[in-house]
Amino acid sequence: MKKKINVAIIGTKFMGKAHSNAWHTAPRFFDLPYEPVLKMVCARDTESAKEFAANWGYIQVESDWRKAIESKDIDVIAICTPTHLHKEMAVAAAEAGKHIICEKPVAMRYAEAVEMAEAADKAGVLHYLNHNYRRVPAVAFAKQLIDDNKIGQIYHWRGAYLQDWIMDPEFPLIWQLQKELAGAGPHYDLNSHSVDLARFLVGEIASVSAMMKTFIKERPLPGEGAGTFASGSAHSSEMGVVTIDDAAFMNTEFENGALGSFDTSRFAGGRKNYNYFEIYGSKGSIAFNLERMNELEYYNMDDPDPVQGFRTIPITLGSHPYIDAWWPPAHIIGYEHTFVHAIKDFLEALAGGKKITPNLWDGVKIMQVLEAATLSDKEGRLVKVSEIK
Ligand code: SOE
Repeated sequence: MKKKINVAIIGTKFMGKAHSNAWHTAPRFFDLPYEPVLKMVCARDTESAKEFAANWGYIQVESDWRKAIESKDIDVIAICTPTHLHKEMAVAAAEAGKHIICEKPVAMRYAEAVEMAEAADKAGVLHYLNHNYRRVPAVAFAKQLIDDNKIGQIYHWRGAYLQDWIMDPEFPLIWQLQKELAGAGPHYDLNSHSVDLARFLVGEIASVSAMMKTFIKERPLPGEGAGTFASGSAHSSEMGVVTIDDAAFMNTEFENGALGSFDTSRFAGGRKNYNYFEIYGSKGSIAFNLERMNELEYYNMDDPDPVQGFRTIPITLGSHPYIDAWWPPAHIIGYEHTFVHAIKDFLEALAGGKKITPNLWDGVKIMQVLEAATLSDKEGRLVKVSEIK
């Protein structure tokens, strides 16, 4: 019989669901070293938390997240809350000896991220930061191509993360549009993913020059049911000030000399979750678009002249990362699988006494770049990432 591992989740919205689904599905597709038990769900709204618990099979419901910290039974805490709560929860979890899964962006500030990572390391707990797109098989395969020197020396990262769900000026002022709760707009929410992928695939970023913009400066206060991607039913006629960016563009230089550009916006009409990048190197090129996540475009300079060009590889074969646990070739997989892959890797790391990436230290590096960009926008100059301390 496998050893049980007890999980508490804090938060029951979009990410609460995605994580719960992953904990359910991972042991059914992968042969894991532990048997996960969905032990406790914590959320302020106890009624909806009870429904959530009944639906996903959690045993215990608590309105106060500290119950998860205090409980001797809990082994892993998954933090799926707005960003401003991450630091306090992660530090408390670490001090109580719980392993940590934390949603992105890691924290409100670089200094907070450092505090979280140090607390986790001091306690000797495993920590994982959920930049889930590293575990799209096509992205993991792109990493293999780069590591196998199929792309050669990298010259360019050209990335974009575009959405359009707040373009309507009547879309309410939910937590993600408030600086004190979210830290920043798409600059944190989406650029954090792009910087994570760029660091994973290209390397560390040395300097950044950025421009940010808020297009809609006031919005109605949120009513019932308003949240990420959801405007809710009746929101109030009272207006509030938007305190985050609506779009944030960065140009960067990597430590290895490559140049990068990152565009993020929630005002890119028709782009629903357009997480896109191109990488150009001395031997080949790669292009990826999350909206077509089962494909990777690859250009190999060694192809003979008459057949040169980008080829679209369906990343659905058993030889591709993670795929052999799923379906036969071209029976494609989706967004939720990235969370399942993360749980698999998390539990294997735990059993093997290894680290998993990305973790809170990756969060530290990401926050340093994002904060450098914020400073660049404020001061209108190129900022070295090392200036952020
Ligand atoms: C909203 O912009 C959001 O849900 C992000 O918060 C996620 O991290 C991203 O994966 C999809 O879009």
